[in-house]
Amino acid sequence: MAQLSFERKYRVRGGTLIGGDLFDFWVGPFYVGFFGVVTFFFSVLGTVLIFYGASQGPTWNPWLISIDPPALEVGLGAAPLLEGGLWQIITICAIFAFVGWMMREVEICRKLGIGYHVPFAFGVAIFAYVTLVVIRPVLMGAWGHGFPYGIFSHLDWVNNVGYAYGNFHYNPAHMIAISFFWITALALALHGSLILSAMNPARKGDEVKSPDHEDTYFRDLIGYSIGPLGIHRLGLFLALMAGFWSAVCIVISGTIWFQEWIVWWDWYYELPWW
Ligand code: BCL
Ligand code: BCL
Ligand code: BPH
Repeated sequence: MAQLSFERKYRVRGGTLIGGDLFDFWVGPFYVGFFGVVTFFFSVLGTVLIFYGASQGPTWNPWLISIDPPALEVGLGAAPLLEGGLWQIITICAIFAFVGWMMREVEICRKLGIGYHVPFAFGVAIFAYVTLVVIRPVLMGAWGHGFPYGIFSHLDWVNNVGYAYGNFHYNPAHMIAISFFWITALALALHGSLILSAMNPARKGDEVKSPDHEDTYFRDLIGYSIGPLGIHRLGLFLALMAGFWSAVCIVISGTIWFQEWIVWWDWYYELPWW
């Protein structure tokens, strides 16, 4: 595919954070950079270790392969390779692979002279992952509190950890996170459909409509339009709040709240005016 003329103009050296000119090149469409090499190295190593773990385990069934964290007794120490050590090394590989990916996004932003919004947003997803496998296990005193790396086994983990606090739906931060996930989907459904409706007019031959049409649509419908820039700010905010409150809902379970989550609501009963 021919390179867009814009791409040819921006694909010049410079803007790297580390490594100077050394990895400042593209492979096909992909920018490499120092962090591209970091990501590639740790992704391959982590993936190979998962396959090595699978080869030592009971099954090659992809749904059932699982690399488990160490037993709770190991605490925050290092475990033998086949008793949780692999999980510990894979966790390190995963963090370096994800952070490397984020830093590669940063270098691409710097080359283009655009803001760092995308890597920042990915940082929130990484934060949620690190909360699950580092922050919460450290606060609780054992790597064994991390989730196992397996397609089905990680679902079992979510289920078991959920029921350890009774009905996890009563966790207020979980409620906020879930609500944000749904508002995010609502916002994207409205935004995607609105843009398409203006770009693909209902009558054949009509011209593509302007943002004024889009604003007027929502003023007619609900009395207010947040505007073409505002919707992207709102969408980003909603999605980041979903990730952030997810991290909060799990990190408070087992560190500052130990009972069933429904008990948390007792403060409501205890309000003086009932
Ligand atoms: Mg999970 C489901 C990956 C953390 C709860 N989860 C999934 C599957 C996929 C996955 C196997 C679809 C996800 C998806 O479409 O996301 N989960 C996954 C990863 C992490 C993770 C990689 C991680 O943090 C590194 N999951 C967690 C934590 C819980 C959790 C512990 C809260 C977030 N997850 C659940 C529940 C469900 C899943 C509940 C499901 O019902 C669903 C499922 O069907 O499970 C069987 C959106 C992202 C995209 C669409 C982008 C593409 C992502 C692809 C599909 C990821 C492939 C992962 C691959 C199999 C992992 C190995 C990597 C290789 C070794 C390189
Ligand atoms: Mg709950 C968590 C929704 C019922 C127990 N629950 C969550 C949150 C989310 C949610 C708010 C997970 C999103 C998240 O963290 O993303 N739960 C939810 C909903 C219901 C629900 C909507 C419902 O009933 C309708 N939950 C229940 C029931 C309990 C329960 C009641 C079980 C019985 N729930 C729990 C527990 C947890 C949640 C326990 C959590 O731990 C989890 C949470 O908050 O975790 C933080 C964040 C995203 C990530 C962690 C993914 C990070 C991805 C990384 C950075 C990149 C991966 C790259 C990949 C490997 C690349 C693959 C290769 C490429 C494709 C090539
Ligand atoms: O490039 C991207 O997107 C195209 C980045 C990305 C992002 C970004 C990116 O810029 C942003 C802004 C977000 N995700 C945002 C969010 C939301 C919140 C803010 C949140 C809901 C979310 N992402 C969630 C998720 C999930 C969920 C819910 O589970 C997944 C699976 C992803 N995001 C996945 C991804 C990737 C497609 C991509 C991305 N989000 C990041 C790609 C990347 O980091 O590549 C480098 C790493 C590898 C190629 C592989 C590493 C392999 C490891 C070393 C071994 C595997 C370890 C792993 C822990 C095993 C897990 C097993 C599972 C079965 C449990």
